[in-house]
Amino acid sequence: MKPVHELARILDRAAVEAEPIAQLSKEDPLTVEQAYAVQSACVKRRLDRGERRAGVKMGFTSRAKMLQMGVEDLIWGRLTDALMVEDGGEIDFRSYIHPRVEPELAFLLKRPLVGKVTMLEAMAAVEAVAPAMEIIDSRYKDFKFTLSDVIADNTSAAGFVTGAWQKPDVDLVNLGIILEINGRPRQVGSSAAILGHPARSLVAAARLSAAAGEPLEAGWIILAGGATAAESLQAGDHVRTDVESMGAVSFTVKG
Ligand code: OOG
Ligand code: MG
Repeated sequence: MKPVHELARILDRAAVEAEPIAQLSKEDPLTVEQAYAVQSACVKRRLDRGERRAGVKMGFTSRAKMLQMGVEDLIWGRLTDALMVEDGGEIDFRSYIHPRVEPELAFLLKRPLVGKVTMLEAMAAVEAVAPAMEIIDSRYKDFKFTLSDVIADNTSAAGFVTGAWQKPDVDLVNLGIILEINGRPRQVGSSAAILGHPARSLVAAARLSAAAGEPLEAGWIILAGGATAAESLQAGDHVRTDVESMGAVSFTVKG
């Protein structure tokens, strides 16, 4: 196996240059543990360039996402401030390889959340919740990967946008979610698709981050995971997600 820092450099460069690479697993089958080490090193390169840690994203928390990508395990990735897109803002198609979008919910923490916690404890640490979208962009050709490949690639993280933050007293268990592109509904789902309740995703984030020695911090944003399958983005697209009782969040793809 190539050294971890070398694999991290290859993935980081693919992201910066928006040039796809072959799956690492073709030459270097990694264990899940090694893949998280590559992810950590890859994100460290971003932090060394001045980006700041902004939180955690959960992946494959819904059946729809697992089925679409053929991967069955819960995964997590690291968010930095450079990945944030303003609500109503623009992204540049040319900065990505083959971007996709998926509707999500976001949590903003008011205090640290560490290790094994209940759903109630998790929600008690939440300052606010918001409708959100994640932009994913696998650095691998054809958006194809193994579990370890996608973990090493920071779980395809490429951007996220959050709508208006609201008090966490909204009942999150079964909120209708619609993802529209250019005014047409493309995905329809429910927050219940996220592990039966999105707070379960936050519970998992607390456990997995603590186990990695990076417990969830106050001020961090946690993305609960796509509630539906992801949709491909094209230059010119106007993308909007509406979450029942929470409102909408949108962005435009230029380029
Ligand atoms: C991996 C990322 C999965 C989610 O919300 O399930 C993810 C991918 O689908 O490329 O972000
Ligand atoms: Mg996601």
